[in-house]
Amino acid sequence: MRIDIISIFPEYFTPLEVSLVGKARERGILDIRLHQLRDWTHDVHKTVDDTPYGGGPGMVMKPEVWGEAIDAVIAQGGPEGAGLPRMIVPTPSGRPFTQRVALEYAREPWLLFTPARYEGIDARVVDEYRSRLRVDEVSIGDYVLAGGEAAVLVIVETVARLLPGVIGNAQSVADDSFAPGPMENLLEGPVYTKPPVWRGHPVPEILLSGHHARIARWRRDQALRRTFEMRPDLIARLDPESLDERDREVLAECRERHEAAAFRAGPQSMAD
Ligand code: 6GU
Repeated sequence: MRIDIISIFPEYFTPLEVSLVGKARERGILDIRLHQLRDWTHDVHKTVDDTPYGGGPGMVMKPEVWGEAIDAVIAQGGPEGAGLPRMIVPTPSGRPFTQRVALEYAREPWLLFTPARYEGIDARVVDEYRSRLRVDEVSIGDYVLAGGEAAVLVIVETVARLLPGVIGNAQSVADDSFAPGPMENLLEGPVYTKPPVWRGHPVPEILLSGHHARIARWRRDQALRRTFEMRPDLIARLDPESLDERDREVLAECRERHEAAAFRAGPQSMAD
């Protein structure tokens, strides 16, 4: 996979030289190319921003410099037979980036990221490239970053670990909390390693039993309980068809304990 990133802070991306992503690059699975946006300015100050039309706080990134930069990167051409890149514009006002979206990106031969600083990029840039490329405006969560660079790191790492050959164990990708499949919309439960007792805390006995089927069932119970506790919104989204009898039993227990706790907290809290 080829990834181009255009930013006024290419040095922000040194973490992509490390660990899993760094290894994928060394092994030629990932070809990441960084570009300094200011290389496409023409004034001595290398200006990339200007005041917003209509007034308001902050600055807006100028369309001309982004246009020249994106055209130049596209003109370099991507991998053999890739055609044009899919353009990803990180913005807090974009569609949510999810594991599903990451799986989609992992099937693309060429991605182009355009992280912005300030209040964002003049909206005509997205309008222009929408007519030429597939353009996604994506957000990584309901909070506001100082710029899109950190979001690009998040997206690239999420996508990179899905590429064939990047993770040794394909099962660990299949078991991901948000991956389509049996664990879809379930958080992973606790994990343990040696020693069997640490500071008086034993590892749950079942994990030492060697009963693979019972261990799998125990792990699923833990996943259901943890999801109920941490992400009730995900429980509400579970497909009833994906739940077996034991799943329903575990969730019923969670609800009973939850109701009992709410009752003890007083009738005001009984609404949820
Ligand atoms: Cl993609 N960019 C910025 N600046 N803030 C964000 C974001 C992106 N996603 C969540 N917050």
